[in-house]
Amino acid sequence: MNMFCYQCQEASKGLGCEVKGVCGKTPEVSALQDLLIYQIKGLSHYTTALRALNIENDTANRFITESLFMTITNANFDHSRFVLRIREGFKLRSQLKAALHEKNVVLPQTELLTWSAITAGEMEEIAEYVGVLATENEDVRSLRELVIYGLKGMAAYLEHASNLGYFDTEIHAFTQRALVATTDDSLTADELTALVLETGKMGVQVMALLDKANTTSYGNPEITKVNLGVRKNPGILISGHDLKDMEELLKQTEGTGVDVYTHSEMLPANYYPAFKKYSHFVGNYGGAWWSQVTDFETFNGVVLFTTNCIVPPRKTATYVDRVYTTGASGFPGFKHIAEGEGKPKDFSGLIQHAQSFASPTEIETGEIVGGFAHAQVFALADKIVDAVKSGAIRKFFVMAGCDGRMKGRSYYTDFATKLPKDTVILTAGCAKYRYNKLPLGDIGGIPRVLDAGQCNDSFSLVMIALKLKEVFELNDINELPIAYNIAWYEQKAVIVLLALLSLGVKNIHLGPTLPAFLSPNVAKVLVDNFGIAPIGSVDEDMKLFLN
Ligand code: FSO
Ligand code: SF4
Repeated sequence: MNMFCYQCQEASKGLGCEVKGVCGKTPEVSALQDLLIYQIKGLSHYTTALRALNIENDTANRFITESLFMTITNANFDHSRFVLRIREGFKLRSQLKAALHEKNVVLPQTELLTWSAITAGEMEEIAEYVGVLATENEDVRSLRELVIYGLKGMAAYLEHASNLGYFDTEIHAFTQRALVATTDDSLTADELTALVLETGKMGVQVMALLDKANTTSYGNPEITKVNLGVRKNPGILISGHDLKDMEELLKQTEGTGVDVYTHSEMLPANYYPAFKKYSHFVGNYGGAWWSQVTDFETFNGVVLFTTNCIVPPRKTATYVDRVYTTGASGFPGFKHIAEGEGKPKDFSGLIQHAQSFASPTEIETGEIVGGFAHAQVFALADKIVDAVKSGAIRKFFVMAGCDGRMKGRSYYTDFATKLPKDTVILTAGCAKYRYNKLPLGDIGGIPRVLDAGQCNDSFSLVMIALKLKEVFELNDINELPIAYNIAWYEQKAVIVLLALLSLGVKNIHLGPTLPAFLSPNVAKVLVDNFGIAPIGSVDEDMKLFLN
């Protein structure tokens, strides 16, 4: 069976995965993901038509958002979940069609709106004709996919916000309008480029919404020393990005004798005041997402994935039967915790399971410092501004984004190590694991690595840049002494990048490689208009950035 996917940085040979995903995605799952995206494009035709009649369908909004999220790299490898979801999509389509019918509206019944398939085999057969390569013109394909990948990242953040009770219908409306636009053959490359930029603008809006949801629910992140060692109790290791799951897990583990540790992108949970009050919340265990293959072995206890990034366990892995997924994430062989349907999710089975294991094996000791989201940095603004004025801080380097397993990513460790001592790194996302445990020191008490949080907290970095622009009375954000050297891996990084572009940030360096989904012409538009460039060697880039 053939597949084609080029949505992440690990796309095979820098072109696309055609036999099996480098991430471990099978051709069968890839086909179902393609079909699910095709299905939500069709559903979006209906929801957009209903919206024109002032009818909002919350079930469809949620379905479309979750479906986008489920197809993000490394989020869900579970074939059966996709089959069930596509069947669910048919039911939803009938309901939406009936609702339109009631208003005497009938959409032209094209293939996109009429296809059906019941068995997995039938679904996979249809998928062959609807995937990425169904768009023949490589520039149109590139722009359409750029929009869709941005929407996937946006969906992830929207989902986290809505889990905390924060909604924004405008973001749903945009998502669905954009999905419809990717099926419109009459749109020109210029119109699609404008849609890409609009996607970035909505990216800012969704990150602002999630920031509000997180900080209103759990307080503003504050400077925190995060413990890296272990205690003697059995533990649960929580990974991914969903803070609502984090809260529920902490509540439900209280008094059970089970400790809670964060992994990878859940590390910033340690910075929130509302979570610090739990005495059984111990700290962070291990490194970035890809180190799970060894971290989960030595952790000994139960693991909970709330989102991507999942690495398929090696054949010799001993942890498979103690890993759980929830939300959009899934993996065949891992147990899945269902939604609470109006009530909190039930983690009791997982907690009981955790009680039967030994405590984690210590793999490191000490602590790391983080919690430099916008409110905390604003509280230090005077100190930072003085340091810039006196020359103690020469330049800031935004090194946000993702980590990954490619060897070339050692560039970021080398770059951070070689940065002169009068520079400060602003980071967010799992990219930080390339340098957050290095002894980089501080400048007059300001750590040289300021970690704002998860990838979505890149929003904080934008707020910090805007604040500095205001303080220094500059006209343009690009006049600030800030350089952008960003690492990407999956589609959340795509929306962060588009958001930065929509705010007018120029000359972003992107690595370790440029996206395979940028056709030469689309890449040229980004280079010409925004000065986007690939990374070079550490020494060359250092010279370039510092001059
Ligand atoms: Fe990383 Fe994975 Fe947060 Fe991504 S853990 S790579 S950009 O999911 O979302 O930073
Ligand atoms: Fe390949 Fe990335 Fe797609 Fe996985 S998500 S199949 S690694 S391009």
